[in-house]
Amino acid sequence: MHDIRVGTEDVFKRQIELASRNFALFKEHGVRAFNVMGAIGSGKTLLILRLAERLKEKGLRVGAIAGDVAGDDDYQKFVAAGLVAANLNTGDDCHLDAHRVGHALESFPLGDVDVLFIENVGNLVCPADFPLGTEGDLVVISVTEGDDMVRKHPKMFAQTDVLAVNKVDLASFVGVDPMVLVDDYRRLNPHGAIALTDARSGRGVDELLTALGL
Ligand SMILES: Nc1nc2c(ncn2[C@@H]2O[C@H](COP(=O)(O)OP(=O)(O)OP(=O)(O)O)[C@@H](O)[C@H]2O)c(=O)[nH]1
Ligand SMILES: [Zn+2]
Ligand SMILES: [Zn+2]
Repeated sequence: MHDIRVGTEDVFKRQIELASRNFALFKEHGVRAFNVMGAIGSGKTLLILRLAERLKEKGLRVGAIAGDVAGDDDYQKFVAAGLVAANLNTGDDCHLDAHRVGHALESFPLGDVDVLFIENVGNLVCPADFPLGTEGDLVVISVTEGDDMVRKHPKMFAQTDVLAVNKVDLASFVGVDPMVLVDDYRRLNPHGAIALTDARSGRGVDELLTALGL
């Protein structure tokens, strides 16, 4: 959990400035960037890989930045799938921030990608406080986390553009009705778009692409 006790307002103000800088950089290179957030193991990486398959079929070049506390597991998956990829370890931080992402972008070949997915650290709390400068936010939850996940994290869901309710193939096994999550999200965020996905089979991925405006 992050704990910024001194000058919190200044820290957030600085982060917003840095996010604007990242936003300008994406625009300059014509890159459509998305901040992919969600709980640990909700399916962020697999969904990015599925989205990338579809985007490649459309002739678009896809990049991904793997944000994790440690290791390069997700990064290796992106590389194996042929994505332009970078690994971003946060050490002991539970979220990415615009500052870290800005540094990662210094060496990232933005000219080689049309769409960039930035996979945030698995966490439904802290990432909500740190804009990265992306044009869109996607939050991925899985039915296996329970049907109260949206109600428990109102800040994250109220401000996110697109919700993917993932692992719908497992809904009946865990006794969760995906529509409960959908209804909670609609109440919190009437303007948000929603896709029900099964990233393993690829079901719902086209709807998610549409929801992201891709
Ligand atoms: N049955 C099923 N399994 C899924 C689905 N999506 C992802 N998985 C599996 O769930 C596990 C976690 O998926 P990831 O894509 O690694 O999840 P993540 O959100 O990137 O995880 P972290 O980066 O560790 O937070 C993997 O074993 C996936 O194969 C789905 O829709 N249905
Ligand atoms: Zn944090
Ligand atoms: Zn992942």
